[in-house]
Amino acid sequence: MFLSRRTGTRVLKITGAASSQAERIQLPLRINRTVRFTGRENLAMPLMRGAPLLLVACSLLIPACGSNQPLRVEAEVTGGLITPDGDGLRDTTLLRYTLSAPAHVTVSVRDSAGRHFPLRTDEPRPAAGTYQITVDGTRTEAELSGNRRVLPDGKYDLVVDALGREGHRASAVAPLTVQGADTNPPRLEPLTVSPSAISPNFDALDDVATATFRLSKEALVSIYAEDAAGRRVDVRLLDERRKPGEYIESWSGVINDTPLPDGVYQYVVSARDAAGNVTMVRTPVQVAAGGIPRAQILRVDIAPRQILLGGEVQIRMRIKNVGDTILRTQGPTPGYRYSSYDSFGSIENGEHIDRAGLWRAGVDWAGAPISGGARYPYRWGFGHDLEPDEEAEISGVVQVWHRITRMFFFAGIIQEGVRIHDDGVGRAQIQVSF
Ligand SMILES: [Ca+2]
Ligand SMILES: [Ca+2]
Repeated sequence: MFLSRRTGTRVLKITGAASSQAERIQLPLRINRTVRFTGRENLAMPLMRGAPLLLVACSLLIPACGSNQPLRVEAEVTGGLITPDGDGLRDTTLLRYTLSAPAHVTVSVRDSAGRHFPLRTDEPRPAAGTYQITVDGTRTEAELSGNRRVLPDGKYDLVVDALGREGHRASAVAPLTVQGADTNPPRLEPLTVSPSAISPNFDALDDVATATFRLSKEALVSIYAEDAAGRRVDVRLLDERRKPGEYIESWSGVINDTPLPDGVYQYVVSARDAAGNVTMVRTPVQVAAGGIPRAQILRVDIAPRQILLGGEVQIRMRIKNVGDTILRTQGPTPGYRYSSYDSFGSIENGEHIDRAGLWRAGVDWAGAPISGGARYPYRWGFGHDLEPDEEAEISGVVQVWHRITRMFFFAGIIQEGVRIHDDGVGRAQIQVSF
């Protein structure tokens, strides 16, 4: 297929690649750069070999504006029978319509009861020419619901209504028959998101919401979050094929390490089956108190530098909350005295094991001046939670029983289970005599 998008009148050559003896047609088309090219509608298409073209066209001139340029529209559908069941055979067809002049176009399916289901609504077509729509036999279920449903078996009309620049109206109709439709849509029930409000500030309190749902049939599943303006701000999943079953997802409201602005978001799950049924469910999630925690070590003093075995190394640190969220802390309190063979998890019957998201000051040592693999066995809380811009003075003691003549002590700030800040600062060499 050869297609030029340059503006102007072109000759379009279309070759049906699937046929053993290629069919070729030539259509004079006027292609304008502003014509919308989408995955579903464009200016040209390959013809199905042997498929009869059903053509029903008419035009209606309303001489309201006294123009002498009547608007004409013709419509034709390839075949005219679809079996929308997702088996790849006659699941879709092509509606092709030709405008004699620029117009706004509304395309809809009309059922035998006269109900219209829009496929396109008042869309500008700024140039005369031939356009096509792939018709998959689905319709929107309800305005704004996002659901699409395959039309049940029956006879329909595809209706093209065009409104020209001078107020001329014209329409054309092409018949469509639906057979063997799969009208069993995928179901997503129930979608629960808990908690319904999260605070993405990395303090391990309501930082993450958990969503669960049950998918009733195989479908392509998309999951995303929408902001209040309906923009997709966080696409978690896009058209992933999933089997029927129970699913659990998590959402933190954090993109590239940055929390989304506070507000109410919609957590959306959609499922599209092979036939084209689409089911979409959405649940509001409030994002509040989002922020990025940061702490900085302003100063570290580690002394004395020479001790006897069993002697004490004193540590003093000044820490500042330089982020925009509160830093919650845990024990042990500043001043706690560790034996060098202790660690925060072993002291006081495990009372001070690490609790995810909380903050502590830590000290580690190595027998050589490297910090790789630091574990920070000696950790002290800040004494109290630190507000933004608040500083804390933290002291601690390590009684050295390791028989190592040279030890390199260093400090860091640990957000338990998340990350270490200022890793390996304040390095001090301690000489131990024994
Ligand atoms: Ca089929
Ligand atoms: Ca939180």
